Amino acid sequence: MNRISLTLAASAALLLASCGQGDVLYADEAVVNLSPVEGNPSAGYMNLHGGPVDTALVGVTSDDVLRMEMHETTEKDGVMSMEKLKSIPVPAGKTVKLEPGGKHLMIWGVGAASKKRGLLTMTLIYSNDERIEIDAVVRKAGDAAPAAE
Ligand SMILES: [Cu+2]
Repeated sequence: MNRISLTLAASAALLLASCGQGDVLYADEAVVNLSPVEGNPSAGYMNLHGGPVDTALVGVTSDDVLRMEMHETTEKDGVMSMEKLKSIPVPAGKTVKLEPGGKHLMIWGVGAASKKRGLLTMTLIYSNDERIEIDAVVRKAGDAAPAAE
């Protein structure tokens, strides 16, 4: 029995070790570009890295904002507009970028505490019930090239 459980433990360890970084569900390079106009929504961007199975980002929350939505900017006949997304598919092992001119977060009412700290803690909610907490770097207008929203 001992020998069997040892063997099992060893193969479990091997299995874990063989899981590359490519199939861990995570997100990085999260930023929030504060709107230069007080009261206007700010924009959030990040890279969503797919895990071992296909999933989808179905919501993003934060204790220190009024409201947050997932949007996609589209261009039709030279006119930019954006629509609200219910979910953002995150295929296994793939990276999905939230970036200016594409999918992004629209954030209303970023709290003073997060602005002061320079970080906004948010929780990513996935369709497979996984939740990931991430700190997005809060950038004031002028800190970086303003995103074309
Ligand atoms: Cu938007």
